[in-house]
Amino acid sequence: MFKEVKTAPIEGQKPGTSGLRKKTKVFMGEHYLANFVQSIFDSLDGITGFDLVVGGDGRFFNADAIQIILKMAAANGAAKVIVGKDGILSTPAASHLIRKRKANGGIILSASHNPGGPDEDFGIKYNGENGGPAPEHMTAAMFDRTTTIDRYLIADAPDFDLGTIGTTTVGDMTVEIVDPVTDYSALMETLFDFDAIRALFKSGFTMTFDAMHAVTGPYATAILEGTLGAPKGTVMNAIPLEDFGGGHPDPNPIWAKTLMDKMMGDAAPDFGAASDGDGDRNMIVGKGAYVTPSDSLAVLAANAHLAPGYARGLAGVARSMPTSGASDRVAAKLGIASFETPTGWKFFGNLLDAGKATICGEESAGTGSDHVREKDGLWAVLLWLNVLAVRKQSVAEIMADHWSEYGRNYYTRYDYEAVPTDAANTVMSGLIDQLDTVVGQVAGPLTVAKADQFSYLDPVDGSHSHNQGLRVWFDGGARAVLRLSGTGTEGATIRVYLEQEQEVGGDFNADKEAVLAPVVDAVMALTKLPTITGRDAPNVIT
Ligand code: VG1
Ligand code: CO
Repeated sequence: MFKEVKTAPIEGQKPGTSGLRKKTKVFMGEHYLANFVQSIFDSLDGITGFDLVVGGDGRFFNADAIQIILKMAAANGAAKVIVGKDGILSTPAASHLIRKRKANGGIILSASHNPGGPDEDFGIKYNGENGGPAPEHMTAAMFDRTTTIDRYLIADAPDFDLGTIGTTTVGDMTVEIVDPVTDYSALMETLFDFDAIRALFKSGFTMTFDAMHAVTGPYATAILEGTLGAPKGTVMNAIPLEDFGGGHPDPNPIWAKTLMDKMMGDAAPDFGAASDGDGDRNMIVGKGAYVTPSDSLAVLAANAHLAPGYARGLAGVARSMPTSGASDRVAAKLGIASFETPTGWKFFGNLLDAGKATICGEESAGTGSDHVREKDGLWAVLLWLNVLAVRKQSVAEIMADHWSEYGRNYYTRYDYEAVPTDAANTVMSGLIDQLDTVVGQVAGPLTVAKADQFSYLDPVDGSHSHNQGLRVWFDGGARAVLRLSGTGTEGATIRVYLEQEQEVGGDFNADKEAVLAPVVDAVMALTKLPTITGRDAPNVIT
């Protein structure tokens, strides 16, 4: 009943920041998915006797991909695969399930914040037994295997029924279909003061959560409207759709514009939040007050002790390099460790496993803690609610207090999408060539104070990661970071991260755009990005 299928390497199966991401049609091509899945299994020296967790964000091709993966897992000797009902598991819920069931690992299907559908994006990644994304040396081994693969193993079996909770077997392998929400929701209840949040909603506190027709819909509805008693309708776009209703399930002011407009309007609720395709990102917005993800990380680090799960305090705070230094300020004041890692959640895994960091975050709207090994959108929203319930202040008041206590890092990110790869490489190499000579140079309105290329030495396992982005500091407390996206599926995406520090006692209510304008001008002067790419403006500003 198991068969061996002859195949040959397919070019370009190299995992990026968060697994392998390509156009859905590429994934649907002959042997494409099977080659990569077999390469994962082979790079692990086989999966005989493994327990695995499999699930995805429900986008187009999710269920079909899961059928293939289940048949391949059976043919490769797995003992058990735990699957979310209908193939659905948010990324943090999958991470939790791997840990809770002590599975050997899991396969998560998602292209996260990228749109879904036959002409849009799909993705796959492997998470290890700690529940976190495979580290670089493992993804490198997977990629290596894709370049030599010549066969894969698959069961010749009928499709599995993913829609019925319970257990079935195929050959020696058990398939267990579980409710995707139950275990996750129980975990949240151990971390947060649900009684306090229930009382908050009971007191008339209002909230809108935009699930963006993505995977968080069922989780948010069950927890916010079910367990916590928020009024029906608190969760909007709650039904997951294969194409996310045609939108980008990316929780930022651009793609979650409907929610943003509502939060900035006269009839705004007290609190707004959104999550992405696979449920690991979050956007936080108060009445008339958008909270940048870097600031949100800092506020959560400063206030986490107000939630029962973190009452003992934090061991440390970790942020990705392009994330603003706002959380460093909190760590310094609390006297706890702070870490700066390359972009991508896989770099937080060792710090969390070693107990060096408790809370982690990225400027791209990812925040999480040691409760799982992925960023966790709804977790961040619940922690905010817990903080709001205890402090009894508005989001705007909390931000104002935070800045006056710690100082502020004005921050924005420019994305130049679908840039021809050559042009993007020219921008990057042009700056790399200048790194040795650029200090002291006048760039537009600013003078360069320091510049380098970011490398990371993992303090736990001693591994090195090089070429993780270009950093330029300017006199007067400004910083710019440039890197190429590792999740795009079309040409190259140049990300430019811009930051201006404002120390305690400064003006925290200045116009963000105006504050950052000199940094923008300086970077454009230094890189000649507009001339090289022909773009005089970014596609997305967040
Ligand atoms: C982007 C973000 C990064 C994030 C990654 C995965 O990567 O910048 O912070 O970890 O997406 O997020 P890049 O390489 O395109 O900049 V998601 O929600 O996949 O899981
Ligand atoms: Co995501």
